[in-house]
Amino acid sequence: MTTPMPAFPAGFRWGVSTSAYQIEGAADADGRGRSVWDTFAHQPGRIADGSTGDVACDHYHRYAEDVALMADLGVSAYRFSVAWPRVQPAGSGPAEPRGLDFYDRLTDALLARDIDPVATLFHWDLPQPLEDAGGWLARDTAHRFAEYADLVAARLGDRVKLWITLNEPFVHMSFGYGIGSHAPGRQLLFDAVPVAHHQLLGHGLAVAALRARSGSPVAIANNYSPVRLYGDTDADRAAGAAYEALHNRLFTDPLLGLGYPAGLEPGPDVLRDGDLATIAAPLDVLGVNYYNPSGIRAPEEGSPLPFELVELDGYPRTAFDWPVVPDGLRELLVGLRDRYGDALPPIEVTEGGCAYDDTPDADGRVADPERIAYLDGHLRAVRAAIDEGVDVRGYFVWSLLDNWEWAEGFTKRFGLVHVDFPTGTRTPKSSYHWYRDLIDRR
Ligand code: PNW
Repeated sequence: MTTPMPAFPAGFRWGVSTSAYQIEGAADADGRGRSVWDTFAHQPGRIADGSTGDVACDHYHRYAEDVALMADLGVSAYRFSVAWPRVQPAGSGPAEPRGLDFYDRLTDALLARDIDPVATLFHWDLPQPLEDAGGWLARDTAHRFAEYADLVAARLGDRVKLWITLNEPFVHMSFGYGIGSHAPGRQLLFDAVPVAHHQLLGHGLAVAALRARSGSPVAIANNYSPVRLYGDTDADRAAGAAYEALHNRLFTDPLLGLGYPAGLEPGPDVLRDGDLATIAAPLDVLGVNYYNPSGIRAPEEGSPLPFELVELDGYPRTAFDWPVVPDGLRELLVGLRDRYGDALPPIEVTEGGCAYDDTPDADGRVADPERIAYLDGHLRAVRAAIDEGVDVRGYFVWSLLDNWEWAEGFTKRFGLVHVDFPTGTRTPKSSYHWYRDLIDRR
């Protein structure tokens, strides 16, 4: 932070991100249906503090205040997600107009303040009736997703500036269906791999639906975690390669035309003729979510997984205990370019951020110098990747607001703006003022 932040290319997008279930609340408003996260959060023992997203930040009712906070911050884009159960309460059939009305109001409020609306269609809140019919293990869910995408694009396609089909399909597959720490709470380990294929197929079908309704660019937001190898035996290297294939390539290789990584191909009953072409529909932007690298070594004998995750040592840690490794972002961006070359579309970093135990002081101010250091370091890493020739067009801080952090409930605060739960009072943190100054000087 001693040297000034280097310049970014003209038109670089400065954004903030959120997702529907984490901020909206209003679980029963305007005909909204239930999602897998409503079900999961209401089961005892699933969420660290026993909380749910029923109210969350009450953004559904306070969106105008939140848009005003963004306008004051000076961001050029806001990445939000559309709650599928608001648009199709049963997961199929005609749209619930009151659900779409909300995103219509939000979109117009953003445009009125010169903020680009960036809409994610699926940030993990699958309508419960679709889960009851097999969820993402069922091929049919991919077709339902494309129909839902069509309904959203029919309403917002003239105003959304960038579409993101899926958020982090890897985390949804592995946490939701592999180990069960997220909704829908299934523990299938590698039998969850059809979830990857059906999400990717849904993505590809949705790309076609969006293009038919909207001239705006289309992206997907994947999360990536560069591998840091612990140990240098052949077994350690094999473990690193297995983790790399699963976390970093399973979704990106088929999207960019390389097909599935060896050993992770869906079975012949799942992968049908034509699917790979649907999945590899050209993307305008690759969304990259980055939080930290992964330490990997060979697993103990008898482990159900082909790798073991090791805590990275020697780095500062966030309240989530995640290591802070800004150079991992540069390494990741350069690595994507080196692996995919001309097949790689321009990148936007669609999420990056950190949780700390931010509490207001006696004067009501919230000082979060660690978050400022985190963002400063990661933006410099983006700049370094651009210097190495990677085409990066934007950075979205996760998150605008402290919010409901999935299985962690309200115990992890990622916001530039502090939220007092449950009063909902918003207080910009010192990182908010830092980000505003940074954007203002561009
Ligand atoms: C992302 N991991 O999730 C999500 O897109 C956000 O909704 C979430 O609030 C944010 O990151 C912070 O957690 C992730 O363990 C969850 O590697 C877990 C991991 C990465 C991202």
